[in-house]
Amino acid sequence: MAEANPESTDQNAKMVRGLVVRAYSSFYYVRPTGGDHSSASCDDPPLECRVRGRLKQCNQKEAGTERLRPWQRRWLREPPSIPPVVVGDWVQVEPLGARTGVIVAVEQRRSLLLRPLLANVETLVVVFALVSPDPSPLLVDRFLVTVEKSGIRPIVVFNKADLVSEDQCQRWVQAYRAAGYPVVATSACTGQGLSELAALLSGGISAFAGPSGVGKSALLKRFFPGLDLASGEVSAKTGRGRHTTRYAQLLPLGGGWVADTPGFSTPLPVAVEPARLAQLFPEMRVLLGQCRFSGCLHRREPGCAVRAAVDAGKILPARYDSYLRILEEVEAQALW
Ligand SMILES: Nc1nc2c(ncn2[C@@H]2O[C@H](COP(=O)(O)OP(=O)(O)O)[C@@H](O)[C@H]2O)c(=O)[nH]1
Ligand SMILES: [Mg+2]
Ligand SMILES: [Zn+2]
Repeated sequence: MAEANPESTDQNAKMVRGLVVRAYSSFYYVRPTGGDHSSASCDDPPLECRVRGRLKQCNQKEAGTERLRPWQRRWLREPPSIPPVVVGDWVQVEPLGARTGVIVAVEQRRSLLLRPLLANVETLVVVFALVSPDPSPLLVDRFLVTVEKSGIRPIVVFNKADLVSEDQCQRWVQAYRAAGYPVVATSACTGQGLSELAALLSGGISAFAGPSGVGKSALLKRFFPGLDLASGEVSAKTGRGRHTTRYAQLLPLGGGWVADTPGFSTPLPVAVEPARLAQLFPEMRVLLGQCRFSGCLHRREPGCAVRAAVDAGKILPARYDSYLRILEEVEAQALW
């Protein structure tokens, strides 16, 4: 039934769409969007909002019913449901005054990171150091596969470029570009690569992830010099960071938004059917459908297009080795 009474039309006209940039106890801070509805403006202070008890979900089943799989709960030691509003959500606010309002509806999430709890992350910056700690191809690939699985665009950053030769740096950069990823070599010390990275982040919501000690905090501090960084890093072993802030805060960068706490420092297990794992490797994804057998796992099956590309030098042996290792884990864990 259409609710055509004039009051509800008035209400709709007053409604403000915005982005939740911070959560604190039961308050949510919402940046109203500009007229184009694509970006949230940060010229004005955010609206301090509470959440209406019965929340409307725009195009979403029901509030608070998004459930984690049992292994995710075990792994993250999280309660089984996700709050109806989290940082990164696009919401409808009914303003109550110039500075406050009530969140009355939440738009459907396009992605959800669990630690830090963050909705609608479009880009995850997967940071590794070129040295100290040395990067491990398998660890890099594990991170990238996890990110691909969650439907988030990965950007690979090789940091501490000031500590290695240009040759050594380019070997890593070229390898991952060849695999199909956007790659930037950076130095949080000299500032190398930072404007290139900022340009790649413009637009949506981004967050940083990567092992401890690679320079995630240092990079964030270069972008936001005044930042007092909470160590929101999460170890998958304990499911807890040292000073875990469950909620991240979004900071404006170049027309987009960056989470102020680094995310997971150990990749989560990969929950994917073995036969779908190759879809999470961009350079293999483009060959799928070309193998002789539809259930090809790209090991030793005859007529395998992936294997042929490895033999022809078109797929890097290290990437293929990672694929085989992760395939074994995926088969053993059976989390899909
Ligand atoms: N030489 C050099 N040292 C860096 C760079 N980035 C970070 N570091 C150092 O590496 C250590 C770990 O950095 P941190 O930002 O805490 O890493 P995180 O654990 O990933 O947040 C610190 O001692 C930083 O000063 C860089 O680009 N070059
Ligand atoms: Mg850190
Ligand atoms: Zn194959």
